[in-house]
Amino acid sequence: MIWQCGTHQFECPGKERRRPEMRPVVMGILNVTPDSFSDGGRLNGAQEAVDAALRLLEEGADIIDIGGESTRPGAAGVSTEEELRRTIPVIERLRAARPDAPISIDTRKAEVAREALRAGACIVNDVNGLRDPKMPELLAETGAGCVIMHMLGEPGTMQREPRYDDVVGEILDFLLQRAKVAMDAGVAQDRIAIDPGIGFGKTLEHNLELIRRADVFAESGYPLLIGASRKSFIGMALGLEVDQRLEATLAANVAALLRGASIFRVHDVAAARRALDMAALLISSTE
Ligand code: HH2
Repeated sequence: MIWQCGTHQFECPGKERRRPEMRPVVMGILNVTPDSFSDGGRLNGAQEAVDAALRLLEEGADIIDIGGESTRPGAAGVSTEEELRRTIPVIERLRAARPDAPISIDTRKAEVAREALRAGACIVNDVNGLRDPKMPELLAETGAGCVIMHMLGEPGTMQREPRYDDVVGEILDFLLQRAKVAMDAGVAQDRIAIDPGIGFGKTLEHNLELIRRADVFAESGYPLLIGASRKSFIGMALGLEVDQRLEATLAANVAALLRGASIFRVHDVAAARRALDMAALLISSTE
């Protein structure tokens, strides 16, 4: 299946088997926030952020995901004005420097998404599953690609005893229902990717189960995105600090790839590119 975002197209396996020419899609994270959990406050000013994005592209990122609001557990929200102030100048400059580079905006707010698309983004990465009532309409009107992610509740409270009777089934139902809302508003099916939202209102066991059962999400036919990079479930599973989680992140991504995931949201692009490309070659050559 093709995931189409503006003039960009990514071929993702969906229900089919991965063919050698289907390269895993690497989404490089560019947080322009003072408080993100692993890289907050690292970038000062739009130019520094653009330089960092250019490095990620050089390292093999297929998409640059720009976020102006931290959604780590317990994070407070930021105003629309502040999110716009952080992200729009970076998108404009990056678009000018690299007119060909796919840019996604990581936001829950339709107003931020609208300005970001105007400034040159072509994908909306919505960790809130298009719950802003204006989001589906905006996506339909602009033809942007979107990532629909599952989050239980709000970042402020989501890690307070999250509970599911059937974590995989409930999250898949939610994602399919939100994809239907998008399509009812006029969004084309080939613009939609889904994401179970690793770490967003989930215990360690829930996160492990979501990656173990990634095939269930991939079989829905929508390209599946996994965002495991440096997350705290790795810390809990192996007793590692944030700066020690690279190898386990690679392992989680490769495990998800083997079960049909196609898009990988990562901080460490060069390493992810190598690990995923090698694993993809091995899958297609053994099937
Ligand atoms: N995770 C984060 C942010 N956005 N988007 C998608 N689609 N999937 C994810 O798993 C995901 C996401 C959180 O990670 P990060 O951006 O590194 O941290 P913070 O939210 O603190 O900025």
